[in-house]
Amino acid sequence: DTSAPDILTIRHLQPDIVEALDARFRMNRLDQAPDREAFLNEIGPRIRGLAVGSQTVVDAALFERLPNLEIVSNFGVGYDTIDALEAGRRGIVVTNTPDVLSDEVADLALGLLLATVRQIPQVDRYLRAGRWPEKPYPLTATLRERRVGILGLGRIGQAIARRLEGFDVAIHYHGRSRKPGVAYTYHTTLMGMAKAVDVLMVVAPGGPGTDGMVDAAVLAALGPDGIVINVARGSIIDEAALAEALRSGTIHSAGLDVFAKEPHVSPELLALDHVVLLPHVGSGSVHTRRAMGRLLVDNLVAWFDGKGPLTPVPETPWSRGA
Ligand code: 8YV
Repeated sequence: DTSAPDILTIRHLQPDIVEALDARFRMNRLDQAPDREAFLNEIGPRIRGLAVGSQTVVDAALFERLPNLEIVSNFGVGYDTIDALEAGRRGIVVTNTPDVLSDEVADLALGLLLATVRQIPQVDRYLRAGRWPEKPYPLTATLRERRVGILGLGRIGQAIARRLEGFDVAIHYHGRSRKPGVAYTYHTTLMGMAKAVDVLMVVAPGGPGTDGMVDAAVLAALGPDGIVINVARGSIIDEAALAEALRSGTIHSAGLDVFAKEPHVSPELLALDHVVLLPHVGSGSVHTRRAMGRLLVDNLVAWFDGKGPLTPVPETPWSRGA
């Protein structure tokens, strides 16, 4: 179909997305081009939409190659690898996939918290190693009487907080602003919160605003019972400082679904048996990844139907009346 808008994909996207896009658009797949430079030179000027996974860098250099680009549709709620401000300056809309993954990621965050506190993966390994008949597994830490500090009380943070209410723990939060109508204890600084809690749940967006903000001082403030859970972006935590805090007993343990250099995990973290490590699976159920894929596609369809984007990011706002 020569009248269908041209869409570019850069890396592998899940098959249901590619199929849905194929039915509606003219697809250009950089991941299948033998010579990427020649391919981009040839099709770049035709491209009006870009569909990307959340780990793909989309910056001014790429925008230069795509002079007629109108919209970037991102697979994921986080879009820290997309220069959305630059997109906004060029009049390009960026969309993400909020809401459809909040409950899934919150479920995983609670699972990871419980797994870390009660050492569920380690206990499983203990049983499989045939050690149960020898002696019972050593007693673990507890979630009882804990104070949980949520860094970033956005959509996912609030879904986590709702779940935590059922676990009968104190709930604190820190973010740029106090949320109206929220009864949890607000802290104006991360340091202030770290001193007041013994679990730090990281759910903030990645990018320059949060880069390395969980540093050695914050970890020290959590104290020796401290537990760090990260389901957001590895960049938010100074990973070397975290590994050292875990090694030295400055904090008790950590559960991590995200890392600084994915898919590579630092040997310092891998060497620690009391840390639970997951390969970025927060939104990774069939149900939720399908919903994310649908929203990625629906944003492009709505845009090219002239209805405006469904879920634009705040850096590239879009008012329906415009
Ligand atoms: C990824 C995520 O999108 O939504 C996000 O920000 O990090 C994940 O849901 C997923 O790993 C697919 O790339």
